[in-house]
Amino acid sequence: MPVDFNGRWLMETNDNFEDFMKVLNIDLATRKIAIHLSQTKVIIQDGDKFVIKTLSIFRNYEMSFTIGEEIEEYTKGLDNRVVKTLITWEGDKLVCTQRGEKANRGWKHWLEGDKLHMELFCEGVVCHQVFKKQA
Ligand code: YOG
Repeated sequence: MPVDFNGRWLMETNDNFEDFMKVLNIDLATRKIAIHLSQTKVIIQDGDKFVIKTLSIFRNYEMSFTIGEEIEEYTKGLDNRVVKTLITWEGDKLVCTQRGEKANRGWKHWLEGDKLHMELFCEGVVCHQVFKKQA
């Protein structure tokens, strides 16, 4: 049985998000707003097909992918770059690599108890987010 990420997840903590935004060259005005956002993840998982929505009062971001199939991703409303994105399973972790202008970029999702964890990484900077499942 693969891990089940389905659900609506509410942000509890967002460690080092400021440095993560800086390494993506997000401007100061945008960072000032984004740092205070409560982000919600809505994950729809059907076998190896996923839709992940990241929602906030400021901006939303949505992506769809199939495990093992590389896609071109445009990070619209985030850092607005185009990257080659591939998501695979590493054990029970969902691991994404985003090949492009920025080195060593991607994210990981995993579950610990009833919490959804996410690590966002880019050029050695790591942001760690934890979400709790909405009842
Ligand atoms: O999620 O790729 O779950 O796509 C990371 C923001 C803030 C805009 C959020 C809007 C990186 C200004 C998406 C926040 C910083 C800051 C709500 C992470 C860039 C811009 C959208 C992500 C994956 C995995 C699915």
